[in-house]
Amino acid sequence: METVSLSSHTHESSSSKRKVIAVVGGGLVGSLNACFFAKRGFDVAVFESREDIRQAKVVRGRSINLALSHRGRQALKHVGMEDKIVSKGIPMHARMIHNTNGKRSPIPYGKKGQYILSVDRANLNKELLAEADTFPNTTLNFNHKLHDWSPKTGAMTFIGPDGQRKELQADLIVGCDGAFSAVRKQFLRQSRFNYSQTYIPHGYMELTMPPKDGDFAMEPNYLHIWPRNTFMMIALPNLDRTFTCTLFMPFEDFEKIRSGDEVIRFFQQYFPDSIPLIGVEALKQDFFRLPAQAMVSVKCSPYHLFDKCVLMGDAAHAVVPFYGQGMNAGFEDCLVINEIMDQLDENIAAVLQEYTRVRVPDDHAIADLAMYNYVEMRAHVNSKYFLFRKYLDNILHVIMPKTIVPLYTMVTFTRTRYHEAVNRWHWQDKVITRGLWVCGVVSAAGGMYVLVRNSHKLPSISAEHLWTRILALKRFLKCSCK
Ligand code: FAD
Ligand code: EGU
Repeated sequence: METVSLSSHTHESSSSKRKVIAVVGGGLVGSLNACFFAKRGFDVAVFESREDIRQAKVVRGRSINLALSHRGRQALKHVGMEDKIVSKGIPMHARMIHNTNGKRSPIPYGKKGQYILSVDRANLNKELLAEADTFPNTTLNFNHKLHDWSPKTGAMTFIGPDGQRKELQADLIVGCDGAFSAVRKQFLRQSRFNYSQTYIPHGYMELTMPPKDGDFAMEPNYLHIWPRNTFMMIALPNLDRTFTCTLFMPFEDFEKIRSGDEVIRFFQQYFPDSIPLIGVEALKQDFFRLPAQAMVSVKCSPYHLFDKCVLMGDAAHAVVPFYGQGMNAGFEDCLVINEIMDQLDENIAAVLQEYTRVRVPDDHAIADLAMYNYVEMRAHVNSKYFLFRKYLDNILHVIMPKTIVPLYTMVTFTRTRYHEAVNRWHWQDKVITRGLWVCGVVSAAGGMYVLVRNSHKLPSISAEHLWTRILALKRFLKCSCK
């Protein structure tokens, strides 16, 4: 088989030849990356295994909408796409917490300008592909599935539209082919490559909540959350006035629900207010349309192989969705490598090395945070606890705005490096714990002082009597906490 070079400048002298970058995967990160590299003047070729979703009639695949926040927006801004995407996003200024009685409580994300956006995945992908398509130095190749590539020569083998094999060559391969990356397979065969993947026991299922009387069935500008420890549902608004509800639940519990009636019984117990909004019949059917989907967390390092290849987005770091950061982190990857390209004058070998050095600690930090939040939510987060924690965070922030910044604020509304956000969070935790200790000690000492000063006025009380009083107090506290 002959290896075809992707460059149209093959026969020119190598010094004037523009470098060719092959972007494998035309998903969210691949299509954005194509814009970044094209803007720098590289020759870019995108290879996507699926058909062109701009022409596709039905778009299948993962999660219908996503929460876009600051990091993702900054990356879009750099390629001039921020306004276009934001104008088709729905702002979510607060979470809306639903308890089992159907009571709803809003908790703002922050100040007025601090909101996240619900964006349509398919539309975002289409817009980014269309933008990449406007560059004359970019080609988009759909129905091209990467089969394998050679770290020695950099040659890639694709399965083309008619099932035929094609061998192609590029100066740099950028693996943006998602959590089950084919590009990454060659990394796994290298010495000193670290890799771990973890499937969590939960699956997810998407359900559509239709409009009610032509309008949104719930308040549109919120991220709706039904926190129920091991079960959780989240709903994000869509432009067509529907909501996409995502139910998170252990696979073993999904398996226990086998009939439409069992679905309704389950929803009656945990999410009763959502039943009339989704609709009894729709719920009974939608639940069995697709099986629950798995969620995987992938960590690896390094992200580059010689000067031949680099992994970005989910291919480098699939994270569980419990921080709403997977895409945002992947978009920030593009921004970071672009910043390093500036710093190191597009010296590819040096850029890849620096990219791994800078980015691995941050991507690992967000992977850990998302997993931590999954464990935390599952362990003891019901609607009351969720409200309490977010209020506490926000109140401390208002009292000491410079000292205490909630973790989600640093993650969602700033470009503070993820690993620094984690360090700062640990530090703040120490400050808060110290603060509580000091308050405790001061009030105990104060109480003791008052007690001693006034002891002569107090009626004497037997130890036994005191003990019954304490027990009564304990019972009272228990009751009033329920
Ligand atoms: P993908 O989107 O997976 O794209 C990979 C592309 O590569 C695909 O188009 C695929 O067809 C193609 N491909 C695969 N193999 C090959 C091959 N061999 N050859 C050629 N092409 C190939 N993130 C957020 O920021 N906010 C959220 O609110 C959010 N919510 C989420 C909710 C759920 C339930 C899930 C599962 C994820 C969520 N995410 C969220 C994460 C987000 O979906 C991912 O991080 C993001 O899609 C990663 O983009 P990517 O381009 O790296 O990978
Ligand atoms: C999960 C699935 C609320 C979209 C984490 C918050 C998510 C999203 C939260 C999905 C939660 C959880 C945060 C944002 C966001 C919260 C966040 C989670 C969007 C800590 C489409 N999470 N998500 N945290 O604070 O920072 O509101 O599927 F329930 S957006 Cl799990 Cl900010």
